[in-house]
Amino acid sequence: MRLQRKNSRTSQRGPFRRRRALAPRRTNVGRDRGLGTGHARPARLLPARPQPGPRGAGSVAVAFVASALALLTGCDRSSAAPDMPAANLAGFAVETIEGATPWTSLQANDAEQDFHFVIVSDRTGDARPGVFASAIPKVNVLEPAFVVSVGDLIEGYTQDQAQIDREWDEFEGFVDQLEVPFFYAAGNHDMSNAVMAETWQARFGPSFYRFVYKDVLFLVLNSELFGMVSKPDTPVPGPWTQAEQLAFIERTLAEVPAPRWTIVIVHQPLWDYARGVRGDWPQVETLLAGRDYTVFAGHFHHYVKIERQDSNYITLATTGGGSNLRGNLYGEFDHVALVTMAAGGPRIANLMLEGIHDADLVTEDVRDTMYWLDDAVQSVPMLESPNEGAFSAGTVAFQVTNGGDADLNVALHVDPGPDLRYAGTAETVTIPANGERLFSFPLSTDKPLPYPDIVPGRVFWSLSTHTGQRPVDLNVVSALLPVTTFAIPGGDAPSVDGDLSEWANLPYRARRQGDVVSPPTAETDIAYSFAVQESDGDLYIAVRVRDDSLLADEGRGVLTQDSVMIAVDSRPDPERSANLRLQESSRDLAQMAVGLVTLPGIVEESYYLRYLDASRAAVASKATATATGYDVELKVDGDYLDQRAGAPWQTLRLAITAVDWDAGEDVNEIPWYAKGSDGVALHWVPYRFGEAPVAASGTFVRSVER
Ligand SMILES: [Ca+2]
Ligand SMILES: [Ca+2]
Ligand SMILES: [Ca+2]
Repeated sequence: MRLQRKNSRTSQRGPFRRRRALAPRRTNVGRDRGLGTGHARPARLLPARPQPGPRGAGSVAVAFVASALALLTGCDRSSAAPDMPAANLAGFAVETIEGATPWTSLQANDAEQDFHFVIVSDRTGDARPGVFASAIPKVNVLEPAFVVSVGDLIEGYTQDQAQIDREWDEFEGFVDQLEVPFFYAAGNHDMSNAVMAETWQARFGPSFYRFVYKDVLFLVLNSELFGMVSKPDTPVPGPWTQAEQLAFIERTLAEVPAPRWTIVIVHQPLWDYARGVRGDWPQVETLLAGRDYTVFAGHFHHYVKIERQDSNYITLATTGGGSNLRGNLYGEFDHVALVTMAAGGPRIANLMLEGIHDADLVTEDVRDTMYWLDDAVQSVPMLESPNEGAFSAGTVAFQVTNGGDADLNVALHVDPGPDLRYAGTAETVTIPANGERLFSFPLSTDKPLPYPDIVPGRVFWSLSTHTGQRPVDLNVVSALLPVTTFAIPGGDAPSVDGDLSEWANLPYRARRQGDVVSPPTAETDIAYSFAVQESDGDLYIAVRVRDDSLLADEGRGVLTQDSVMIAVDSRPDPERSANLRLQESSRDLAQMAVGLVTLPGIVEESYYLRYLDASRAAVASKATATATGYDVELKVDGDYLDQRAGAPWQTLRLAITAVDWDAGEDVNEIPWYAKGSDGVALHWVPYRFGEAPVAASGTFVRSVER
């Protein structure tokens, strides 16, 4: 049972996964998209908004289920109501079902008294322009009942009335975009002098105030007045005094003695200063004692939750205010707090601005654009010097195709790597709609280098286009590697027993990562050499793996232990030399002979590897442990290769990879391609099934014609 579970988990993504799992070019939701794109995953149905009125997201989903059921039974909710049992008091309308039900409960989390509100935090103090404005549509998406601020809304710190007015006009322009009420709170930037305080009064009235919504008391305070107590010689001038504010707090708490909760909003976290609590804040706490309350503040631009008097005091980070944005543990991020007032008190969801998106996150036109953009750069097969032993000068080329109706801007620069010389410079080119362009890269070496020894360079492409008004950008990397064909010698058929004594030498060596986008590997950890041979039309491959630690386990899948993956493609061109990202990988793999060789000889049969069914019978393999790792022998029947070639096979393309897991405490079940996994994959040359393949790489030609 355990074994099965592991295997199924392992193979869920399949070995030749497309890293960027994009939707198919032609939309066909039900179509089998093969590996890596989740064959069984149904199209996500977006719930229709229930009628009437706003509800929580969870209730939207269940209401959708309910309305779908109503549709199935051919009646809408209102006409169905008379038939519904009494259990529907929770708000659901369902048909009476005998026995088991396909839901856990009909107690919706949708109480009449529950509501959501959003708190936005500091916008100013080294403001980063545009951030707060970008938050407004995101807040609208959250459908709060209203929005509360914790102050520092404008830069302020000026007595120039025109400047103050400009800043408030700008800010009010932002909140005008809000679809719900906005409650102001005063911060030090908003109220730093008498002119600003009087401007506030003229525009917004009181600087401390209260409101009650659904039995929750909101107490909005002006933290700047507290400074009048701690620094009585330099009171903040203006229409209000701290004594008035304290009297207001006392009166409010007396007049609203028992709300179900009290929310206190104050700009400065007066309780959290290094030199102690500021002003007469302790008196406020004394007045609050004994009731359920939560305090929200801003000012520090660093998020922290502190507990005082058995209550939460939450200082928010920023909504555009100055920040190094070093991340969660520093409390430095742009966010809003989505607060749900439920029966048990407030529930706070801190939502990073970058994580809030409306339904237009990816629209159909963006998806279609990304689909062609992802394949816009294609390596062009350049086998100019067949069977030449060493490279000294030649050209590598890429075709860039604009598959859209707008200009495609292409910016590129080249890192030729340690072996290659490239005389060109970075360039920027515009390819018009539906146009294409060949980019050629003349390369040379200081001295002739055997082709298999060349460390590939890289081309970095920045692709920019747009669909409608929306920019769509993608950065991709290509491998820069001259390729040639290699000879497949003939000879006596070796015995496929994992004993490589018949093999005179193994001329091809993979000692460092041959792929330009896969993580580097250490030669002490994993390396291999291999040879190919043909005998009577059958193909033989020998691989000697040097591995510091063997992990061979019948209970693990083929890709979560030491294994060698070999794919042999004998199809005619253009399919053989083409990059597979153009097509559906599994469909192409079904045309290849694929060997997944492990020491335990695992044959992983699963839905996800079903494309191997045809090649399984044609491939024989055996692995044996050695003092320094393990040896692999593999045979592919010539008949199979002939069938795929459509004629007696002459040329084939070989993709070879060693997957290395090392035994020990660190062995885990994270898929080998995942970050943090113990497994690494060492590719001989840029991975044919990866993100930066080189067309026609790994092409071998029979020395002896049949
Ligand atoms: Ca042998
Ligand atoms: Ca190893
Ligand atoms: Ca290993």
